[in-house]
Amino acid sequence: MPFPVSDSLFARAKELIPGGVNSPVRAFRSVGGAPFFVKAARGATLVTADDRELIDFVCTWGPAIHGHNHPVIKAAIAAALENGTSFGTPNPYEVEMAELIVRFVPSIQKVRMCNSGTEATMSAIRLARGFTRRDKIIKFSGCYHGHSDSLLIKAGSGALTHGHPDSAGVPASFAQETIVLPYNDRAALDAAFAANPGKIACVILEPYCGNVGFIMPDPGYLAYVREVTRKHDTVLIFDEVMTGFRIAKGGVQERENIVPDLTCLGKIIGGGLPVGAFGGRADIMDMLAPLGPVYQAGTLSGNPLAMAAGIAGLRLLEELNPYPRLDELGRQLRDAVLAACKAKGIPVQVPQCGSMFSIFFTDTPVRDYDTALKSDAKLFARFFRAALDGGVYLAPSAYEAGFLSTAHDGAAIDRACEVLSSAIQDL
Ligand code: KE4
Repeated sequence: MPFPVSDSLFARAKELIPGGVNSPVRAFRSVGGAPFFVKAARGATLVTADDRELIDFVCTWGPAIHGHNHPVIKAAIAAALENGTSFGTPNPYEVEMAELIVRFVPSIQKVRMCNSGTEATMSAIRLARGFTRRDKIIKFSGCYHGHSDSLLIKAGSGALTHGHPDSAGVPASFAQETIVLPYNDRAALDAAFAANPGKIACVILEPYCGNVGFIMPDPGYLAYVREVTRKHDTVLIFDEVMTGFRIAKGGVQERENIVPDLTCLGKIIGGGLPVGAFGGRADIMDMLAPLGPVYQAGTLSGNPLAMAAGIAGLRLLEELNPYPRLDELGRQLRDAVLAACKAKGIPVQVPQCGSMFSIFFTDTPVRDYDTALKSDAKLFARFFRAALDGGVYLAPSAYEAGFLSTAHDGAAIDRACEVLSSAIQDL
């Protein structure tokens, strides 16, 4: 279905913005067609520039766990705005945010705010290298930790979607310090440490992967990674930019009862405004300037508007405890897709945990990058377009996670299940 107003906006955008987008994954290049432009959002709904209403399962890539434009978050931003937008000095909101994060995520003894998930992971890696005086890092194929040089190697999300998991522009001298391993592979982890004794500063991973589609760890895998990193005095970094406060109030580490050394956060703690954070053991965090020799900074870090929005969102999570209901909604969507694919005879995997899910058209259980790539991305593209024509917006890539919010309850989830089931019937 065409989006005429969006199409003319996109034509203008492409003249001035590379690919017409300010982030590649928005470009629809792997699913075909042109992206629609959104002029408003509320609850579970996006309103396009063409006045179409879409049920949104991207939730601005994770932040909108309470749905879009939630009145409590909106009011918090408006109240903060009365006093200005940015001071460049410490402000009371930063203290309250730090106290909430430390309370929600007990492994975090100290935390530093920044402005994106990329900054959070980039800074956490620099900190781990400064703390251990080691240079090598381990990441996992398909995990995406933002676009800093050390991490754009076999990366997921848009890098994978657009066929550049190893970005151009990253010097070989940087890349050689990054060891990339298959996720869920204990032997590969053992071999990497055996081959690099005393050289590995940190292991960074998405404890539940959300950037190669949604992939959960094998039972015991995260505990094994924790055991091996502790044995080698290697810093374990959980990148919970996506899963933090979404999978549970305390993130995956609460659900799996694992204590990482550092945690990276973002998305939900900004309530939709630019944000990132990293925190963890005080002995590591105290290596940061102005206390220690590891430098990290940011003009807008701890911005009062972003903090006010994030504080309101975190308080809502504590007040509402939406997690059981979000899991019920996720199961409802999963079961609808499984039933429709079974009736149609289409092999599908629908991994889901709480409000995160993805849809892989394959008969092979997806447990890592390689098995994710075996899924039928072309069929996903046809499914994506059929869902969109029906008024449901899924992530425009076979290698992204989908997100639900508390606003998806009731009519939105029922309608979405109907549309997805019908889209599958038409494949
Ligand atoms: P940002 O720099 O985009 O705020 O965060 C980077 C990041 C770090 N870690 C994880 C686990 C992430 O999922 C992300 C960003 N997620 C993607 C969605 N797959 C952002 C969407 C985009 O790039 O436009």
